[in-house]
Amino acid sequence: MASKTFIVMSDSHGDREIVRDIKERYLGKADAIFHNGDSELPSSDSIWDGIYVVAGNCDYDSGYPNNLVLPFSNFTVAQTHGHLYHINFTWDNLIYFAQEAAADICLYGHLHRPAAWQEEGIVFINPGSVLQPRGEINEKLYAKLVIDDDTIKVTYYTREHQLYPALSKEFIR
Ligand SMILES: [Mn+2]
Repeated sequence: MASKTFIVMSDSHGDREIVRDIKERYLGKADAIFHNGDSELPSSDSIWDGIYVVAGNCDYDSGYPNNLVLPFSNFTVAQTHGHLYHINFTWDNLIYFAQEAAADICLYGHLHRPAAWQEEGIVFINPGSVLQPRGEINEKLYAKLVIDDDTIKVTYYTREHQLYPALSKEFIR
């Protein structure tokens, strides 16, 4: 198959402008755009046209789904914020969620820390936060995924759309 490019952001916490900026840059160019929750925007906001978005623990608007399971041509994406699976304490529940969804890729947020890792044949990706980074990587980031038949390449970008090369990773599917 032709490779697919996904843009993934999370935890924008009221900063509508960065969501708009990323959407404007990639809509129609990337194959899909994701927001993993805690936007704190209304679910009815037209900004979500063309973005897959889920509910975070700071989204009190009941119009957002908790999870999305999205089949693409030959892989499946599971998307959730993470708080419902208590990812502050254990990865087990998030891994079970992704396994039950028969996902190849699991997108999450909540921790405000960029992370890309593989477990049980599933690649888990936290794009970090575009507004409030936590942990040792003090950078506001989003992620780009390039998925082909054999590999999933993950790179991170700053709000200024500059590559943050230290976090680049490649996984074998
Ligand atoms: Mn958050």
